[in-house]
Amino acid sequence: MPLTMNITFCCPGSTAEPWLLGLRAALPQAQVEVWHSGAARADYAVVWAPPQQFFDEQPQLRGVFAIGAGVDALLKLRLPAQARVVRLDDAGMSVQMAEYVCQAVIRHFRELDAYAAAIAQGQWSYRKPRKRADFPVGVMGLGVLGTRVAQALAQFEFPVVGWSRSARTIEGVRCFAGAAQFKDFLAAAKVLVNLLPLTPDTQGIMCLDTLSQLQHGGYVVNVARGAHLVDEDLLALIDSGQLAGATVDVFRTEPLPPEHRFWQHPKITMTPHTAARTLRDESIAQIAGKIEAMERGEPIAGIVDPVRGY
Ligand code: NDP
Ligand code: OXD
Repeated sequence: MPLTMNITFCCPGSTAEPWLLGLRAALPQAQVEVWHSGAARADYAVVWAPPQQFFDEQPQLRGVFAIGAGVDALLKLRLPAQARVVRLDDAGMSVQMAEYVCQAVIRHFRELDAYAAAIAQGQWSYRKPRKRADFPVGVMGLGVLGTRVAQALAQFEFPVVGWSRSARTIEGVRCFAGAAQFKDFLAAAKVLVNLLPLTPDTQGIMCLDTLSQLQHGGYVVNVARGAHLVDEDLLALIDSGQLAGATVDVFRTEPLPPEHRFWQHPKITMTPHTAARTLRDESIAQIAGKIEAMERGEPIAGIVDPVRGY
């Protein structure tokens, strides 16, 4: 590795020091510094939500490593033409996403909120067990996270269907692909889990038309991006009884504005964009390994296709 290799860190809102220490320990020959306007030009960047000015001042970058899986916000910026954009490739996220989605689906299926409410009222009462076969789960997006989620749900013996752009084969999951099979996928699902990337093709994909095609009494779990969901359409379908409710981790505006109806809605469970957190040590190890591989001229996983948008 050349002694001159520079890495610039630009993650406004994150505490930089532990990242710098970790990256320096993993790549002892590299200079790793926090970016500031006028900073020295670097070979690689580690970023989350950088300003456009960052790229305008660093046009020579060879690799831009996002410390997240979704790169929708990054791809809205003007990026150096030759730079490879690389997303986190699991790095400890898929197990978190699987546990989050399984708990949301199981909490709904087992009516655990209704039990909690009864217990809070001092009532010791039982509800009729529901049939797993009546709760087929559809996972939109069968990439790094969606595949792990679909497999975990199948382990709990839910019928699982999945949908992706290109055809996939996953044991225990009935897979559908492409726009032509989207209607069949929706009709086969009662619970809809969203793990798509946000692209022009997927923006607003969960709307009145598509959510109405789920089996009656359906349930929505949105863990990908807020802009996939048309909030008012979800609320209308829940309020009309067509959908039973939703678990929502991601929002069009984060933090969710206090006046938003989701806050008070009894059938919506919310968390503050925490389904799968970036784990610093795992991420540093992955990014350092990929920088070393790039330096050796080897291929790496997780390169984003800017035309495809993910
Ligand atoms: P991947 O890029 O690995 O997978 C994306 C999947 O979506 C692929 O299966 C892809 O199809 C499919 N897809 C993309 N476009 C379309 C389309 N137009 N029609 C049908 N299928 C499509 O992403 P990850 O699994 O790593 O992450 C998914 C998203 O999860 C991220 O983009 C991010 O927004 C979100 N996320 C949320 C977190 C949270 O805490 N809430 C944390 C981390 C990520 P194909 O297989 O054919 O390429
Ligand atoms: C991500 C996220 O994309 O945290 O990694 O949402």
